[in-house]
Amino acid sequence: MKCIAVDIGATSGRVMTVTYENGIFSYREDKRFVNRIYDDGGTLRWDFPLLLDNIVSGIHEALRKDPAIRTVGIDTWAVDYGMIDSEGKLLEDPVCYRDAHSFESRKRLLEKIPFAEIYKIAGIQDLHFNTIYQLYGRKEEPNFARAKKLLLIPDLIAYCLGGEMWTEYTNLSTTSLFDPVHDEISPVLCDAIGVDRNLFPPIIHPGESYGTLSRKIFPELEHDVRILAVPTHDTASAVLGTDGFGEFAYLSSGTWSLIGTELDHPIIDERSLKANFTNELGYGKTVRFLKNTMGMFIANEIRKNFLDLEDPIEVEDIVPLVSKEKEIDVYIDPDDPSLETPGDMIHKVNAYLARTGQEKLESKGAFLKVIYQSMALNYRCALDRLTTLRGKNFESLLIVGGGNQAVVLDQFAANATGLPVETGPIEATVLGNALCQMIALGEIPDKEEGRKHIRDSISVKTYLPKERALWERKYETFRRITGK
Ligand code: LRH
Repeated sequence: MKCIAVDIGATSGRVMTVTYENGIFSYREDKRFVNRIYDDGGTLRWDFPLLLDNIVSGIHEALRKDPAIRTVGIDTWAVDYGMIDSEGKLLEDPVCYRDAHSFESRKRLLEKIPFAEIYKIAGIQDLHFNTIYQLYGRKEEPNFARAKKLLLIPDLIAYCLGGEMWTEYTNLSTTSLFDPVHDEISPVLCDAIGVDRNLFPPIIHPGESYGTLSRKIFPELEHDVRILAVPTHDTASAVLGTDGFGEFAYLSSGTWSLIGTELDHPIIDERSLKANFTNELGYGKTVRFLKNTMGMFIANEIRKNFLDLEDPIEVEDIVPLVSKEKEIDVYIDPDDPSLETPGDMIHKVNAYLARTGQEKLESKGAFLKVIYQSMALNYRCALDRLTTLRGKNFESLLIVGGGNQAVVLDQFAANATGLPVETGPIEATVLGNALCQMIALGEIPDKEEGRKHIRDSISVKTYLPKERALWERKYETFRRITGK
């Protein structure tokens, strides 16, 4: 059986055809493209027409090769949304979560309602770009007054492809407007920001249908192709596609690094609030209890910066560059807000180091080493907190997603955490997306069996911890410098 998985991350998007046959998953890439952000007079926006164009041509391509396909599932990054007017048109390109305006609107909202009140209801980590803060900042804008519906990005794509408006459950939870205990969009939180909760269309769950691909866009179709709701939050699909060894924690590694564990019920209490852990909702009403930390973004930006200076870092240079670098006791906090925006990363990292009284960096190897070791130690911090909060030790850390190809970081993660690190599927998100479709199509009975098949379909690599004493000392210094 085959299906189409559309998976869009903050940096790039892809349309894949996934085949499930004899207990094995395989995939073919039909299209891969850059997801463009642009500056619209001081506001960062997604180039939505370009994104949609790429998705449509990717689906055409997939259907051309496999006309018998009957379903497509869409997942993207979380929190962002588009506004639809009374004529069903998208009012403007969606604002990107990296837009800095939400720092200000977060501050204003938290003066009105303390974060603890929001967390008590939604259980979502405090990140300036959460939809609740974005909406609070934008609701006075003229276009907002014209909006008849708000659609989260995957819901918006599904609407553009099929014409029906729904709000998918897993992604809805990332808005910080959803109350997982009462299983509803919170009237209290919507009142607090002054936004009508009916602006969100009715809720749809993974496995249900958004309708079918429009024949206007896909005139070549000879039969209906259903747009299936999958866990449309990419992290939710990635975690659905993830199966580790023993009591494992997962790390979904892409632009962001999401580190956590799957639970049956949310943990929303004083301790999880203090540790700023999130309770996002997953497939089958599971909970992704995790910490959102900065991922490959900083290293990618450093590479872009060196490329601009005509001194590129090729992928195959990374291991030799880092290995030949001397031991270096310098750290950044990957979650520092000054490192969150695109552009000029060499300067931003050095400014952080100057601010924290550390030596500046010059060589490409030194930048990469400092970034990777700081990320690994940041994982350790999140894992330590997670272990305390759930009251049980982990036996391994499973890294899934494209970021697990950074082998230096995989080894550093083992060294920093003291746990064996396994690398799972690079395309965990695509496979999770497809697994949901296969269950809905009756090809696989449940997620447990599907996860086993995914694990059987890939080769897993293991990294054992090394240089433990050195990394314990590093951890102490990292915590002192970052205050974590
Ligand atoms: C990862 C992700 C993450 C969100 C961020 C905005 O792609 O969906 O889970 O916090 O993007």
